[in-house]
Amino acid sequence: MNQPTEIRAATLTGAQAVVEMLRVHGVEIVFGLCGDTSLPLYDALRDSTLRHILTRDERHAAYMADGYARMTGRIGVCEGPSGGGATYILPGLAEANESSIPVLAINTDISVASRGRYTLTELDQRTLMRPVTKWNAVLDRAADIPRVFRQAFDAMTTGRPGAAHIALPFDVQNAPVDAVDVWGDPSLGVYPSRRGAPDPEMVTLAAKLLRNARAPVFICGGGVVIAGAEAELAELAEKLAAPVATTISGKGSIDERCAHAVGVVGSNGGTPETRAVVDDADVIIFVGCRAGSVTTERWRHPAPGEARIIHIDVDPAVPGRNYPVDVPLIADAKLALRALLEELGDWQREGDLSPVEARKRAKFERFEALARSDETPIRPERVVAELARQLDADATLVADPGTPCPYFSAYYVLRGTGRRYFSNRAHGALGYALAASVGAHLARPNVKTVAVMGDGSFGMCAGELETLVRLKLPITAIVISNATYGWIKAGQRGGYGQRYFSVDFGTTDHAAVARAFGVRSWRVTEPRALAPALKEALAAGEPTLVDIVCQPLHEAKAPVSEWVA
Ligand SMILES: Cc1ncc(C[n+]2csc(CCOP(=O)(O)OP(=O)(O)O)c2C)c(N)n1
Repeated sequence: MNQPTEIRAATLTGAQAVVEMLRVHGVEIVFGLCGDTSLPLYDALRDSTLRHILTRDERHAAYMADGYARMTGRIGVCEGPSGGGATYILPGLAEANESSIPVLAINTDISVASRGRYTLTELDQRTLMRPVTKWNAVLDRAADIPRVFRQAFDAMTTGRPGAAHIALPFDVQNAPVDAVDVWGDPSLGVYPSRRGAPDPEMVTLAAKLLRNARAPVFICGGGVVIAGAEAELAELAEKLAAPVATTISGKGSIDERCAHAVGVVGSNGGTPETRAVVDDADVIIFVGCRAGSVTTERWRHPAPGEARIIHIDVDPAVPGRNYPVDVPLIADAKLALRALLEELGDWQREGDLSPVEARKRAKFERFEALARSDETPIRPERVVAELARQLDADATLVADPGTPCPYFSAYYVLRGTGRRYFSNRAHGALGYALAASVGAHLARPNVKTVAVMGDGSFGMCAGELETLVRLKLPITAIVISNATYGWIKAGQRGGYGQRYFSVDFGTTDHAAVARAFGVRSWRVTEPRALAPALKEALAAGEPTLVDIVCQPLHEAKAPVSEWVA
């Protein structure tokens, strides 16, 4: 283009404008995988201060962005090319969106000028991404880039946080954008960016209900950690002398060593003891929790109509969806809990937490007896106990579905609050933890990060071991090895009279596979070899993997209520 110098300086390419829009919103890392339609974007990234983490699968780019967002409180950003790049990035968006985690995915696309001509990789990204995002757009012209990115950041961080997707055509990346338009509000790069306070009348009603409660019990979801409401929760629990149970995503709402903490409730990670605390309640206070099927054991605990319900959630659609609600508090969890504290003033409830203590003791005595077992194959309880013993309190642990999720949710006691443990609980797709641990590590590089997965999950994420090696990430991967899709086999055992069908696969030496990628690894078959192998692996300061041959889930005493029953 033959323009005077001053006009050229005032113009960016679309790709440069995209990079600048990320930067002004505080983005520092982009996870992604290259493609033909992404060449202009990569050229702009090359010249920028943004760090690009090249992944081996777009699914994992999105999971990394998700893990990064969970640990930083900032937006996670991922990118991929058109066609397959979009279909592969989608699972990570679906998980993040349903888990209220702000992940922005950018897929480049064929040129606007090539639409409708059987162009290679042409795909209706708008329709594809709509159901799995809070907000999405397909760019048709470069001039819209600044506005569209501002809208994306606003959508991801206000109200209930969620995922956003932008399709960025090839020719749009090359077209000019006026530099004057390229601005953004950095406060929209963190979440929650705009907190909403509760209706004071509802706060008064809730406080009245709490003053008259015989046995109030909190059930906290991921919303408490997202809102950073842990201190307010602890203070209110103290004032109410109330037990605090959590969902799996709500782990981190409360220090699990404290007298108020019940642990995880629900069908996955809950136990008869934690369920009993919920069943005793006459008032349940759901906080940042959707009261979904897992938390409530399919809406049986609490039983509808048994307890009065106060439901605090940022999303007005949540309270009342599954339970008749006495007081809905539509607000940010931190502001709602603080408003309740102010309304209750100096009042203090007299309450006895010793029944909670007794139940926790019973739960952990049973667990510890199994954890001490020298049986082979190694019991999952032993793996949890050994990791809990060896990891520092501030370590990050990411758990995949299968054996890891219920066991670590139930028995890995968090020493402290905030995000230290997470699992992909919206969709529970296998193969999440390894990639999410990469994002988590980059978010918090000074603490130990561990990914725990089943061998089914290993099969879906192993390629990313190369990324760990290339980037020299001191992450430890733990594989619970049982040569079966154990969770499903356990379902066939419990519900179908042991009519096992198409759930077993072959034995793999995962340590040998990892070694071939350049990962230092151990294969552990004997209980006594577990502690020394973990010790070396956790201390190594490089990527490590411990492949543990474990008791299969269908034979284990897993904290999964359907099977216990
Ligand atoms: C992508 C995906 N496909 C299928 C499932 C259904 N599923 C849930 S748990 C499970 C078995 C998990 O097997 P593995 O990772 O080996 O762990 P294990 O249960 O044996 O401990 C399966 C197949 C899923 N969660 N995600």
